[in-house]
Amino acid sequence: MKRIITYGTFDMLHYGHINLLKRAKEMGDYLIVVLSTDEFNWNSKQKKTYFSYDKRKQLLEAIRYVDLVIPEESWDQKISDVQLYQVDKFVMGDDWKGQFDFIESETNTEVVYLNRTPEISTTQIKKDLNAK
Ligand code: C2G
Repeated sequence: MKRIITYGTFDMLHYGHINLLKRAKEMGDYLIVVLSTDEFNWNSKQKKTYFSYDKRKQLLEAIRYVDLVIPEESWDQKISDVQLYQVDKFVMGDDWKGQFDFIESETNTEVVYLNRTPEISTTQIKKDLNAK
């Protein structure tokens, strides 16, 4: 079974996220989403999410492409994650291009960066709503 892993906040879930998750799943048989906790978002990404971790997890678990959702609590857990879950491919949007190449050199996990869906982002949604 080919296992895929990806990481993110996935706040205010939108079709850009779905495009990423769909393409990631198409690369294998089992997709693990490592979801940033509220504390990690606030302390390490300076992100205040609209939805709590539990709500963001509930939304992700309802997506047909997603097989498992686990917490992201630190920038440093990726190597142990890919080893523990015997991951074949590490997939991220290309806004992260190059940032995780070390995973390929340190483990047997291929790193793939997929094109982001350009016109949509949680930040843009919030901006557009405020402008109304
Ligand atoms: N994404 C995308 N297209 C968009 C928006 C997001 O393809 N229009 C992708 C991002 O590239 C990322 C995933 O969807 O791969 C989740 O995006 P975010 O929730 O913004 O995740 P991020 O804050 O980048 O967190 O340790 C890694 C971090 O947890 C990644």
